[in-house]
Parts: sequence; structure tokens; C-alpha cells
Amino acid sequence: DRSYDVAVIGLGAMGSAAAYHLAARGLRVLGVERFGPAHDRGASHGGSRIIRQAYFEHPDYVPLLLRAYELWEALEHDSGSELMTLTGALMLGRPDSRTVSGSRASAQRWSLPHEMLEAAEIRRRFPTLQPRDDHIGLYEARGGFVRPEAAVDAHLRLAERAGADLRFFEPAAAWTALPGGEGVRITTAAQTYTADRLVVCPGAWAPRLLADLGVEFTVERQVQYWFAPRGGTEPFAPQRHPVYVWEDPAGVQVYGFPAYEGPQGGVKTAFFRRGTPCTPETLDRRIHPEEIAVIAEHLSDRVPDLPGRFLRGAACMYTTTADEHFVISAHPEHPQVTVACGFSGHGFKFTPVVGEIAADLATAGTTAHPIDLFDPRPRRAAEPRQEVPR
Ligand code: PYC
Repeated sequence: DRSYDVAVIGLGAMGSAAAYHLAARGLRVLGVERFGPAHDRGASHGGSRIIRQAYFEHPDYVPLLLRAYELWEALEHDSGSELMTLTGALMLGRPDSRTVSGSRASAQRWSLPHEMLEAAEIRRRFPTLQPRDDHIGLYEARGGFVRPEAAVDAHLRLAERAGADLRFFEPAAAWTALPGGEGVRITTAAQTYTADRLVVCPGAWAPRLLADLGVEFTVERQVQYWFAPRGGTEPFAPQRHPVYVWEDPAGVQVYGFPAYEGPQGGVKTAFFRRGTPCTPETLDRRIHPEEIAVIAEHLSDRVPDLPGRFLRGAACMYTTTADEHFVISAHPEHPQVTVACGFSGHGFKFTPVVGEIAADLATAGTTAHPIDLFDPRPRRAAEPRQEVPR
């Protein structure tokens, strides 16, 4: 029964980043994960996630994004893996849509380089995209995508290289904060460990592993779709096609990528939200003809070449909070426990900076990064639920 400075539960995106940042600071780190390395059972698979800076969700995310870009570059350098591709990003919709007006507010607040494009200009510069005349777009050249599986793999490799003890196929059944802030006990399917501190990065297992946090999480099934465009992938090539988020007048957002896997890989697209509630056990991994028809219909007038032929789909999970802001904090009752969860479908791009913040909180109890928006305390239900068996 070896003792550790810090244990990390969950080695998906955020946990792998936390384990790396902690181990790189010289701490004795244990990481436990219920599946294998960079698996496809959670929220971080499917080859690509959008990265962008003019953040429509809230301007307070921007400083974290700027740091995330630096850390993505450092991670690429240190791991030797290609992780981030900047293709430009377009946020589309009516001028008063959340997607457009929120992006513009963040770009103005932080003086981010951007261009506001009228519909005709968008159709001219990016002919695959056919906005209606009353839609506009915010374009930022620093947008693009990051590669989730390769990024998780990079953080895991570097964490192990820095001495972290990472244990896969070992689900955490329970954790207990020892009285007086004196460490933690973690019971997995295999054994019990002790550590001075704990970082919990549970993904879709948050309702179970963090029931006593008192924050409501909704776990949702989301589907990523790949289509072979009608005229081939050439017009969608990454050097001429941005990533995009496109909001319709009903507030429904669809998003998409360039053809980053070459002619055979197809083009990926999905609805941003519109998920169906699930649990990790009830997640339906099949892709149904009716749902393919819904997204194809939604795209047919705005990206007319895209629906083409359906190639494949992948179901993943969002773990969403009521206000769609993350939860990153010391646990309100247990200062030796740090939580990072509720990424609400827009967290992946922040992965390395979340790892850095989690390492700050676990080692110093505080961070210089602005994280007030992620405080669970004002968002707790009146009575935190009783702990349930983990
Ligand atoms: O964070 O840009 C994003 C995003 C788009 C779709 C899901 N998340």
C-alpha cells in the first residue's frame, strides 16, 4: 500500500492533463482510470474538437483560452505529436444570436483579432457555406481544432515519463476525505490507496463520484456524424475551410470541421446541444437512420454539398451543468480534494490549462487563473444530496 502526494481519479482529458502537470512538478502521482488509455467510452473521442478564442459562452473564458493555446503548443513540442491545427473559425447566425453577439463581445472585450463578415462575403470566401442574407459571421484566424485522442495520449505519456503511476482498467469505487483535511482514501476495484490530496476528474461519472458536491449534472448522449460530401472533400480541405458553429433562428447550433482526414475520411459535423439524457451504462452507441436524416436536413440549405453520403457516426457524452459553465474548484467540504467536471460540451479545448489549474489547486490551494465562474458554491442545490455508493 504505497502512499502518494496526489491521486487523480479519471484519466480522460482533464485527469490526464492534471496527472501530467502534477508529475511534472515533482509530485508522487497515482492515476486511476476505469478504461484503457485514450478510450472511446466518454467525452474525448472522434478525432477533433473545436478550438477558438472569441468565446460566445462568456468573456471570462478568454484568458484561459490564451493560456491554453500556449500550453497546446508546449504539449505538441514536448510530446512530438501534432495536436492543434489552425484553420480559422467562423461563428455564424443572425447578428443578435448568442453565437455571433457573444463571440463579438468577447473579441471586443479582449481585443482579439477578428473580422465581421456579411453573408455574401462568407459565400464568396467559403463557398461550401451558404448563409441566408440575414446571417453574418465572426471569423477568427486563430480558430481551428485539436485532436482529443492524441492529446490524452500525449498527456499520459508525459505523465508517466515524469514518474506518475497510472493504473488503467481500475475503476474508482469510492473516495473518502479523511477527517481534518488529513489526506484521502481511494478504493478501486483492485485495492485501496491513500494520498495527501485528490483530484477528481470524473467526466460522465460526476453524478456518482461527486454526488455530495450538491451541483446538478445532466449527462447527455451526443452524436458526431461523418459524411462524404457530394462533390468530394477538396472544397472542404483544411487550408480553405474553417471550423464553424452555426446558430439558427430557433437557437439550435450545428458545428463542423474541414476534411482533416483526407479524401477518404469524410467531413465531420454535429449538433452542439440537443442531446438526450443518458448514463454511462444506458448510452446508446448505435446511430439511427432518423437522426442522420435530421442533421442532413438541417445542413441541406446551409452546407448544401455536405450531407452527401453518410459514412459513420460516434456517440459520446456531455456532462452539463445548469448554467453550462465548468466546475473547477476545491471541494467546498474537503480542501484536500479538487474537482474538475461539468464541462458541458465545450471543455476539451481547455484541457491543458485545466490540468495546470487542477495542479495549482491541489498543491497550493489556489491559482492565479481566473476561475470564479467555475465555483460550485453559488450553484449548489439547497441540500446537497446524500452520498450514494460510488
Ligand atoms: O466548444 O466549440 C465548441 C463546441 C462545438 C461543439 C461542441 N463544442
